[in-house]
Amino acid sequence: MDSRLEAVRDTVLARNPGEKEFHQAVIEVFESLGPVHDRHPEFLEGAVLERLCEPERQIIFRVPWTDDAGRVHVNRGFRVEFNSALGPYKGGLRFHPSVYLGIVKFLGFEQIFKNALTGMPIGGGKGGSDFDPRGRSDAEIMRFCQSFMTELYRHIGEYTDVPAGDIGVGGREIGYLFGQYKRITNRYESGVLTGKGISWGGSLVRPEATGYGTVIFAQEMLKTRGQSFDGQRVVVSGSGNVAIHAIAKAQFLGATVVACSDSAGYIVDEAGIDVALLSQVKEVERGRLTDYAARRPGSNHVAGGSVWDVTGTVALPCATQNELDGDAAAKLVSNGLIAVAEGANMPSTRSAVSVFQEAGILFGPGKAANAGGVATSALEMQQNASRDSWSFEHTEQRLTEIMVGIHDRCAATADEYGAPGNYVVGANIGGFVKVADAMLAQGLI
Ligand code: NDP
Ligand code: 2IT
Repeated sequence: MDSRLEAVRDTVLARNPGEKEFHQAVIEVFESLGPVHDRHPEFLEGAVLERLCEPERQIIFRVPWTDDAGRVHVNRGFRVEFNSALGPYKGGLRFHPSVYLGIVKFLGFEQIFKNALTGMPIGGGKGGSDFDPRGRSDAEIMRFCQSFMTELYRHIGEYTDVPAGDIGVGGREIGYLFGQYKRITNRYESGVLTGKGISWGGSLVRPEATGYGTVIFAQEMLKTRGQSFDGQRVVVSGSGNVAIHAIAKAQFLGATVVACSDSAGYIVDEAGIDVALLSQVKEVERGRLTDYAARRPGSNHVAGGSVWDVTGTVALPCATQNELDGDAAAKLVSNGLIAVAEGANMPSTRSAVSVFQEAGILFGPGKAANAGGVATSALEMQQNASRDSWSFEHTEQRLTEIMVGIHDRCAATADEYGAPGNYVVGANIGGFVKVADAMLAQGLI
C-alpha cells in the first residue's frame, strides 16, 4: 500500500475496532489508490479518504416484535447512510443473524464505489438486522418488517435514502416494508424502496438483474480472451436470488451449471441445474437443496463441504462474504478455472483474490460484477419518477448496456493506471475518482 495512505488506514482501523469486514473492504480499496493520489494531490489535501471512510450518518435501533406464540423478541436494526455525493443513499437491507455494524459498514462502503460505477445518480448506504428469517411464518415476517419500518421510516425517502433487498430480504419483505411506510406517512411514495412488486411500482428485470448482470460482466471478460459462456462448465455458490438468475443466464448463453449451494451443503447436477425446479424449491416452497436432489434424478446432494471442490471453468460466488478462501481458490485454479465473477459482495478473501490474479484468471470483483442489481433499482427509481413502466426487453437492454459500460470503464481505467486486465484496480479507481471529484466540488461537508 502507498505509504501516504497507510496512516489513514491505521486511523480508520483504530476508530472502528472489531469491524473486521469493514477493515477488509477498506484495505482492499486503499491498495488500489496509490497511483490516483500521485495524479490528484487535491484528494490528499481535501482529506477525501478520511471523509469517505466515515459514514455521513449511522442509525442503530431496537426492533421489538412478537412471534406467533405471543413471545416477545428484540432485534437490532441498522441503516448506515455512507455517502451522498452522487445521489440519495442507495443500498439493500440484509436480514441474517450474522449482521452487525461491521457487516453493514463493509457493505455500505462497497456500495459507494459500486453505485458510482453504474454511472447513475445514487449514493451509497446499507442496512439490515440480526433477525433470522429462517423458519418464521409469513405473519412473523410481516410483524418484524412493520416494526423495523416503524423506526426506519423517519430516516428514508425518495430524495434521502432508498433501501432495497439483500440476503433475507426479497419481494415479500419489501412489500411489508412498503405497506408500513405508506401507512405511517400517508404517502404513496413509490421511489422510497426498490424491488417492489410489478403491479405496485416495481420494475421488470429487477429480480433477475443481479444474477443476469454478473453473467453479462463475466461474458465481457471472457470476450477479451476470445471466449464466451458457450460450453463452459460453471460452478455457482448460493441458491438465492442472485444465484438462481445467474444460473439461468449462464445456461441461456450455452454453459452447463453443474453445482450450487446453500449454507447446509451443495448439489451436483451434471446435466445442468434445472432452474425451474430450483426456483420452485427455494423461492416458492422456501425449502432446502436436499428437496431439489430428492426430486431431480441424476443429481446428488453433498452435506457440508465446499462447492468449490467441484471442477469448473467459471466460478460465480453468489452467497456471502468470505465464502471462497485461498485454499479453495488454489483448488479451483488447479482444476482448470479460467474466470471468476462475484455475484455476492466480497465473497473472495484477499488471499483468494491474490491466487486468482497471480494465476492470470479473469477476476471480476463484486462491486463491478454485481452492480446490475442496484443499477436496475436506479432504473426502477427512474420509472417511478416518471410514473412509467418499461417492457422487459427495454429494461434488460438497459441493464446489458450498463453492465457492458461498467466492464469497459473498469478495463479502460486499469489500462490507464498501468494495470491492464486488473478489474480490481479498474473498479476501485473508477468508482473512487467519480465520488472524490463530486465530494470536492460540494465543499467540506
Ligand atoms: P438470498 O437471501 O436470496 O440468498 C442467499 C444465499 O446465500 C442462500 O442460498 C443462502 O443459503 C446463502 N448464504 C447466505 N449466508 C450464508 C452464509 N453465512 N453461509 C453460507 N451460505 C450463505 O440473497 P441474495 O441472493 O440476494 O444475496 C446473495 C449475495 O449477493 C449477497 O452477498 C448479497 O449481498 C449480494 N448481492 C445481492 C443483490 C441483490 O439484488 N439481491 C445485489 C448485489 C449483491 P441459506 O438459504 O442456507 O441461508
Ligand atoms: O448489494 C447490492 O448492491 C444490493 N443488495 C442491491 C441494492 C439495491 O439498492 O438495489
